[in-house]
Amino acid sequence: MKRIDLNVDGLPGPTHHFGGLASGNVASGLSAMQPSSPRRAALQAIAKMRTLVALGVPQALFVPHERPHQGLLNALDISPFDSDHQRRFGPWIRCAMSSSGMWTANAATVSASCDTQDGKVHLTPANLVTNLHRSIEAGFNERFLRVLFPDSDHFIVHPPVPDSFPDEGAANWTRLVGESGASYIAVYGRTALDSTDLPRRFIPRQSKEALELIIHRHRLNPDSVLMLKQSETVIDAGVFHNDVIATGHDGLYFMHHSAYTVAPAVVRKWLWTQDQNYELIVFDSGELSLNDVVASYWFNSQLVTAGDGRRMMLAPVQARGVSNDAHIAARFLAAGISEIRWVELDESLKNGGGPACVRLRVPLTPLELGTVCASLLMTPDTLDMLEDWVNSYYRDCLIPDDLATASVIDEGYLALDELTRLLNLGKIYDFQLL
Ligand code: SUG
Repeated sequence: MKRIDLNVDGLPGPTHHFGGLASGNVASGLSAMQPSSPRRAALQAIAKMRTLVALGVPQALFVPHERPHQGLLNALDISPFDSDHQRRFGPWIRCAMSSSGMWTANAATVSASCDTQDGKVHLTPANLVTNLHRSIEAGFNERFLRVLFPDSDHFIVHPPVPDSFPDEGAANWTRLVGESGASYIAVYGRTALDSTDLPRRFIPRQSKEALELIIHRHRLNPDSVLMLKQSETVIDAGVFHNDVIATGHDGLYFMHHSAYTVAPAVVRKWLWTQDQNYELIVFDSGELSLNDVVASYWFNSQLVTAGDGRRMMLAPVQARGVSNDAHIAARFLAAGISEIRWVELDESLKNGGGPACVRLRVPLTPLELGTVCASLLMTPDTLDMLEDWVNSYYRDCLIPDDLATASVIDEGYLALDELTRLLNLGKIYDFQLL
């Protein structure tokens, strides 16, 4: 049976800021310590969800994580209010306050029930161990996925894979759908048990072993998964996740020719052994340079099928300013995309998160969709309510030095407490259980 993609979007939290925390992510480095607007970030995320709801795409919400992450502060033995700690451990405090849970493409890896041997939807929260500020997301992600998908007859939420196997979730997986079933392209940057072949500048985030373990525990057919290694050059150019340099939808796979250690012809050949109708669309450096791949985030556009069956692409407005934009847009359109809609997400993009980063795709049957936590499914009314809530509780401007103040932290607790009330979620945050 054909699946419908549920898009689960993350919402930037009240402490959204530019901490300069993500090594290997060019935008995060460039924006470091600039003022941010948590309110604008959240309103932009809501506007994108509104566009999708209007297109008839099922849309769910992933609520913000609570910050600070008390467990991290305890482990580091620091207090955000201690001026000596602020001076010595500013980056650690920013990690504990990060709103990086908004990038839900990294929250988990998902396998559809028609692809798994036991017929259940499998989800593995990513351990995100490569970056301190992201490693603290896994615990709440696992808890919240159980809130969102409470029906254990249909969903299995696994624990994250062991920390020795770094894992960054769905951002490195693409599910393609053919005549006789689905195929996956899964991408890694390194082998955890082998430290040769490393890029020079940046640490690759995804390990091959994490992919192998997920294939095993999700009961996927290993023959339906192509594992590809990212080329060292692209990691060093700032391609920290595969969804910055490739994307796919239905039977279409779009990639930059430099993405992997193997040539596009190898990918094409494998795709055709899976299904003759799969199409590979390759962009070469002449039309789109590697620097422009990273500057434009073209490949991080969100591809969806609208309620009327049309294939839509939600592209970041920034891509329009990068050279050759009309040609690149035309190539996507010629390959079977019906329309490009431009979305403004600059608050997220300044931290390296485009339209596809802020959503987790979960392919479901109508029956499975019917078991999803109803109050987290977005309607125009819920989105209005969220907008009012953001306007009442979120600051319009935040500088990283403000993070360590009691008022910012208290405002965050008040906001999240109210959110759980508005959405009838009960007590899901640690601060509510104290
Ligand atoms: O992990 N940025 C995130 C962006 C994640 C984008 N996700 C996908 N490509 N799917 C990251 O690098 C920056 C936070 C800061 O610097 O404050 C950050 O974590």
